[in-house]
Amino acid sequence: MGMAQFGRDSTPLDLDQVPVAAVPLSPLGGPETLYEIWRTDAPLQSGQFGAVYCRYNDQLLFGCISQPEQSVTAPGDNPLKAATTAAYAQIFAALETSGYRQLVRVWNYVAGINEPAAVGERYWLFNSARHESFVAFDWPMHAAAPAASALGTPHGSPLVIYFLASRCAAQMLENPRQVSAYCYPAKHGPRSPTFSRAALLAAGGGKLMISGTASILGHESVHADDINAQTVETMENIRTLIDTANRLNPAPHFSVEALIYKVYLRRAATFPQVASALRKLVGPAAAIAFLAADVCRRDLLIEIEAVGLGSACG
Ligand code: 3EB
Repeated sequence: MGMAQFGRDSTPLDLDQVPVAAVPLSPLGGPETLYEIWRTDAPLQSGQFGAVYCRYNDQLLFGCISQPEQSVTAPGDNPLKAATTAAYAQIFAALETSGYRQLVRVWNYVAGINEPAAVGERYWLFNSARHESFVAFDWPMHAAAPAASALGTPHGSPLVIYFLASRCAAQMLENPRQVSAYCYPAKHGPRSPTFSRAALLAAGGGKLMISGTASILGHESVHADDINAQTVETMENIRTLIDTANRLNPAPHFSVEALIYKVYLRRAATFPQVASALRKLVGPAAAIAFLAADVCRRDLLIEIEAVGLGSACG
């Protein structure tokens, strides 16, 4: 259906029919380029809506957009806010035109996410523009908000967003250990982030998409500067989401040992210790990819997202 290509200097693949999101982040502990490939057995069609490249079967749509910040700057506009507004406007237009009205999972890669802005950090500007886009297009921002990740890429990179959308509603999950992100208090920015903690999809035998998850309890970051404790806390949050999913939807059964993980580390040097600690927590079978990336709060050193596939294909 689509791909994300992770690498700092690798040439983006130019595939005729398959959308490829080029994300300028370095994989850790493996080859210089990492490919995340979304597959299906069902027949696919491709389409382009504005700058959004899409490929879809009868249930699911994969899409991506790369939006340079300078290209949409009007006088007085903030370039990141303008790029975010432009990207989400095109995403919503693509989904409204094509009829995939449930945004299930969104990956947001924001240049210099922790760099200072007039108020707070650039992540706050991104949050404001994302929030206002959802409002402007009348898309659900609370209980039906998509699962998401938001990570930092190097200064000057384009805003890269890729996503999965569905024709049918998905079930969105929250984590009882955490305040819903869309209800974070204003100390984390004037507009709350727009995402749910996980999405459960019935399509293809059941899929669990866990949002980027960090060492946050309630709405506060915990274990500042302690990568080991942040790793354990993050996995506790993921375990809680898996338990929630299994309670709501007993089949298929998801487990920590059988997920596919993507781990973002603020400090590349922490890779060896996190890799061995995480392997002990998830066991030998889980697939884990590591990337070096800034996480959206300065005190967070790690963010982990995960996917559970209920069946081998679909
Ligand atoms: C958090 O829980 C950590 O802004 O889309 C995780 C997943 C985080 C998604 C987003 C942010 C986002 O608040 C950060």
